[in-house]
Amino acid sequence: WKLENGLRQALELGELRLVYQPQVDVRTGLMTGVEALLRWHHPELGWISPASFIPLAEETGLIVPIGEWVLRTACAQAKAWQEAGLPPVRMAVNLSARQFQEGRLVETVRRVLAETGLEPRFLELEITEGIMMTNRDQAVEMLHRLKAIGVKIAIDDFGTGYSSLGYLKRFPIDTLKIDKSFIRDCMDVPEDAAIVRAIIALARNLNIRVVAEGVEHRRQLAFLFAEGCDVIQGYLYNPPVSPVELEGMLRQQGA
Ligand code: G
Ligand code: G
Ligand code: MN
Ligand code: NA
Repeated sequence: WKLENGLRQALELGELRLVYQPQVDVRTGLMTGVEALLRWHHPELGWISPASFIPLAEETGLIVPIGEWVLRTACAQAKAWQEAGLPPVRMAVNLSARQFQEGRLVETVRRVLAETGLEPRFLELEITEGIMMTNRDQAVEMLHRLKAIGVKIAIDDFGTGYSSLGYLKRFPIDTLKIDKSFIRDCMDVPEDAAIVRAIIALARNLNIRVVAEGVEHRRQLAFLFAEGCDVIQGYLYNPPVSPVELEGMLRQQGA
């Protein structure tokens, strides 16, 4: 009701923002990518997490225009940083189920890249296993069409969906993101450690990049490094930050 009307206006009123969380190469310590994360500043309720409004946006279909805004804003930002002479980083953008199923996604991605001038290889689209499992044949075709544009594909929250591993063979995937629930307890729960180890080994053997999410402690980092994880994302390095803060970090890295 109220939230729905608010969300409808949020775009026009400029209440949506993106924050950016660094993805850091474990070996070099350099930021190689960032994930764009959506925030809504509601005039009365203050900051609202996407976890609470994305489901509403999905139900109402508002996710389609909102998702397009996210994509355009993130791509324009990545391009602006490059034009400012900062070290180029890959920009990861989350897609929701509805956007993925909606027929115009490929056209939208193509158009946004053309309009912003960002090279396709700098854009990574994050989708969940659930999205791919609902309609596999359509998903395979969709991913191949996206790959043909030249963008990267990441599987988000990997390990939490009900998928068979067979799809890793059929789908053109560049990156697996290990779900943060496995990272959280990987130093205390042997089963979680085993799962993390197995996912890293699987990704490496399939030549897929692997990103560990939700890394908060040095000990987790040491474990992930020893197991051969390429990239980490988490509060240990950085929470999501504003565009200005992220720019400062890139500037430091380029210096
Ligand atoms: O950003 P956290 O910090 O709160 O994100 C909460 C949830 O919202 C996560 O599952 C994340 O994937 C999702 N999310 C964040 N930004 C976006 C977005 O731009 N689009 C979609 N579809 N989901 C997003
Ligand atoms: O679902 P997805 O992976 O897209 O969303 C990433 C979510 O993880 C966001 O809500 C982001 O704010 C959160 N996040 C990022 N780093 C950490 C971390 O180190 N610990 C925890 N608990 N959450 C994190
Ligand atoms: Mn994500
Ligand atoms: Na995730």
